[in-house]
Amino acid sequence: MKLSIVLSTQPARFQAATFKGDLETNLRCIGALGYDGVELAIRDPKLVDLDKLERLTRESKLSVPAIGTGQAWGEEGLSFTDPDPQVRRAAIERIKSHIPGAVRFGAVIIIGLIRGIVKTGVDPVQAMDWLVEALQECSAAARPHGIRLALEPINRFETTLINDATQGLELIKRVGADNFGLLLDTFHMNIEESDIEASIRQCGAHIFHFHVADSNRWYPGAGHLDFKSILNVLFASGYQGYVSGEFLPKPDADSSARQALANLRKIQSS
Ligand code: LER
Ligand code: MN
Repeated sequence: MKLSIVLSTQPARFQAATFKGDLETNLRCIGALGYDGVELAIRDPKLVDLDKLERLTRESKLSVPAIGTGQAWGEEGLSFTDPDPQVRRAAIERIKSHIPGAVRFGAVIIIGLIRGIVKTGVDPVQAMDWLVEALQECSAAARPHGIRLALEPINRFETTLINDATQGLELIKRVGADNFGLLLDTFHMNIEESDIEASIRQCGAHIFHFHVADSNRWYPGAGHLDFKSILNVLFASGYQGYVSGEFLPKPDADSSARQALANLRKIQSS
């Protein structure tokens, strides 16, 4: 099992980016703890020095399996489904601008909250059409570079668009691109899926990335999810990617990252 953890490269309001703050210190810490990779949350690629990031991740022997993009929504309000066409265009261009970084690291590009929510006055059917068109355009731009996009079903308290695996699979059919798949997150699944393991089986080869947090969004082992069962089903479904920790830095980032690693490695060896 290859393990990574989320690190935000810029200040962010999003609470479950486990590591935030000084990049060099955090990357060294994640490497020293024994993680195999780091998932980089990047609001805008213009704000990061890719050469430096590559050097620092290499020094800490960390791969970068995925790039998170949701802060463009959280901090700037960019979304694929905003009624303003200029905002939708900016969101599409922002996702395309992640392609060079994704190529450099061999990372999946995550489509989280940049999909948006259905805003007041917007027809939900129209919002879905905008979403499908945006994803088709971004997938087509990423495909020649061998880059994949993973949309994350996110629970109903954060968005009204694509909350569960079934809706995610329907969206995949509509987008119709083989480099477009899903990111499943156990925190959201615990809220939305009636049977987490069955949903993982249902998604199968469409799972491009995987987030772990326990039922309370603390590190795996701090809540009541059965990670042994969940991970067994995930790997039995043929998943070969990273298991990426995205949980609250509670009681603090270092301790939560250490506990997650210890608990997941224990499950792996049992
Ligand atoms: C991001 O990966 C996520 O899980 C969402 O909760 C972001 O708001
Ligand atoms: Mn997530």
